[in-house]
Amino acid sequence: MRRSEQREAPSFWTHLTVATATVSLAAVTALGLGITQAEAGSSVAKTKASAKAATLVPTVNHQFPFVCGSSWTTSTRANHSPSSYAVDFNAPNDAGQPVVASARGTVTKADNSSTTGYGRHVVINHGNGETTLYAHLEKVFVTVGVTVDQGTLLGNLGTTGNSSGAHLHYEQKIGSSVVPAWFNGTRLTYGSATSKNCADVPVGADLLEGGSAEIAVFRRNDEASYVVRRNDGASVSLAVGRGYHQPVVGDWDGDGQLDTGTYDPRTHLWTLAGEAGFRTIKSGARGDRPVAGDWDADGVWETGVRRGSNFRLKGDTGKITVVPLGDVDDLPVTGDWNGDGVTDLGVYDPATSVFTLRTVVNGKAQIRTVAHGAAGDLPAVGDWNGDGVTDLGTWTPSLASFSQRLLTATSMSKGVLGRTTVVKWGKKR
Ligand SMILES: [Ca+2]
Ligand SMILES: [Ca+2]
Ligand SMILES: [Ca+2]
Ligand SMILES: [Ca+2]
Repeated sequence: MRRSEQREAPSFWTHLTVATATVSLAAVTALGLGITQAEAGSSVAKTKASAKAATLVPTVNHQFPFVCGSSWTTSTRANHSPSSYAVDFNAPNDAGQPVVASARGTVTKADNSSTTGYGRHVVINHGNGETTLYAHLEKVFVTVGVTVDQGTLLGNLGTTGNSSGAHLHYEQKIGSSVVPAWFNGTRLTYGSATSKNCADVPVGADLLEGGSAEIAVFRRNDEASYVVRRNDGASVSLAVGRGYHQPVVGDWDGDGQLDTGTYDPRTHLWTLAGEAGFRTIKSGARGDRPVAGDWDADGVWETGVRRGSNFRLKGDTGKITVVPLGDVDDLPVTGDWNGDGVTDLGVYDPATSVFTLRTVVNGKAQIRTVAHGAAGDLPAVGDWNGDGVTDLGTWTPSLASFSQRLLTATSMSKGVLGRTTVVKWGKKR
């Protein structure tokens, strides 16, 4: 159903001034609106701002805010509020479809209750004063402060707030200005197009034979898969889940080989792939990000989540152990940093490119920080050399390049770190 909203911004002035960008002050006055001089001045200022907005170009490379390969119709109109540069997305049966991040960033607004204006909506800060806004969502699945990657599920498309039918109202902003939308390096031409939001997400895990971790990417196609690099360089594809799910790996069946899995932020269902087939469990809450590890060192991995700045680890009996570590915008990693068989916790701060690794020895927590990677890198850890100690790694999206760094068994206590190896894998963004 092709619909568009009536008017979202509560401010009449925003609506009028943007819609009449080419109308002279005299003409506005002639409408008999009885505006004051101060209001007229404000109107002129906003008209100038709009003219300037037309020339602004985001530095961030956005993709359509929908799963890879889905088809959408884009439109706007002269009186589209708060700017004619806002984009309405529609598709057949679009109500309830997943809405995903058009680029990576930090969630600065996650309104899951509003019934006016933008309704339930999400704002993402991409840095450099650039933001995107996703409005009229049916439900919001993220929480404020978290770092989201390109393609991360934000909510379901809906018609909440000041909207007359299901659609996504989307804005790219620079500072306070809504600017013309750019996708995949090209300024949007309104009409029909297919989403190229097909980002690879880096993963490290021993998914294949051999006893050491492979590098892999979770490929966010509609039907998602892990694309694993075999040690001879060949590619092995393991299909599981959907493109808007979150990847999570672990040894679900305890056979010593890691297995693939996904977490659906909409339903909190985990799909765990093992030798015997797929198994699903339900665990988690809104905004949770999945993690896994062998918390009790019995060989079978358990699940957990990162919620805010805490890890919540689920034991075999269902008991939850809460471990605070790092900040809300850090990305969670798990691994056995000291090789004692117990999976440890860690976080990677994408702003500073620093891993914070936590181990527990004789009941006492120890923290170690390791700088690795560059701004914009994503973490991917694994036991690259198969010695039982999980090593560090990051992936640079613009190069599709893994940087692997060995962590030796004594690293946690003596500060010894091994060499760095660079391997290209996955698709560049
Ligand atoms: Ca297994
Ligand atoms: Ca276990
Ligand atoms: Ca350990
Ligand atoms: Ca290792």
